Amino acid sequence: MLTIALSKGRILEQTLPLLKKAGLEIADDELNSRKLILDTNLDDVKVIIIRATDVPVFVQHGAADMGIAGKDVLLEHGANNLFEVLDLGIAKCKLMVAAKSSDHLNENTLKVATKYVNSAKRYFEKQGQSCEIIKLYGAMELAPVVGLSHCIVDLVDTGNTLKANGLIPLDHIEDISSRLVINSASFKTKNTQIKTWISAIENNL
Ligand code: PRT
Ligand code: MG
Repeated sequence: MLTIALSKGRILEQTLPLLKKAGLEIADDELNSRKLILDTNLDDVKVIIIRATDVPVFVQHGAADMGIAGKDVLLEHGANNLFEVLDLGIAKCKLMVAAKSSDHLNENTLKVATKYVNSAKRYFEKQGQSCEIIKLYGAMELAPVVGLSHCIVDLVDTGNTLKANGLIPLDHIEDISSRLVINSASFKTKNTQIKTWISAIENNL
């Protein structure tokens, strides 16, 4: 049995067609059910659909053999016990620093609102910029507007969300897309099966 962990939300929409091309299908009534473990068209493959940030956790602990998660989530989580084997090129965006203007980055200690605490810390450390990270779980764009922070670190796609809140993208931290990850123990014990799936997905990208 092979268990695949998928991120619900925007990544899922782009993942399902990709898996279908590789030969794995989940029926609509399974997807629309309240079940957490979904059957597929194949007897030896099950799928779990969980929050994006939980995917590396399930894969790391071997509760799922494979998973699909955003690079943003993987960078934040760290890569213990899992291999990132494929860039799927879906759910693309950029991790960026944004503020009301570049003047707002001229601070001795920069106040940064973000849910990407580790990535933000790493980035500003590399820049030699001292910073204070304010952890938020959503609506990052609000922080500079109400004076909670000087800037934010968040994902940017079209830039419309920043624009709507009077913010501009300033520094580019990382290009983000979704990645296929494999539990390191599963990669050994289920090597043939997993390699077949990696090739099937890769050949249909
Ligand atoms: O809902 P839940 O808390 O479970 O998780 P979530 O809201 O993080 O999940 P979801 O479904 O939004 O998917 C998140 C994943 O999609 C991320 O981990 C990324 O890998 C990927 N992704 C790709 C994005 C975006 N593009 C994106 N634009 N995730 C979020 N955004 C948000 C961004 O945070 C900002 O608020 O969209 C807004 C910016 O979009 P633009 O187009 O206005 O620039
Ligand atoms: Mg969401």
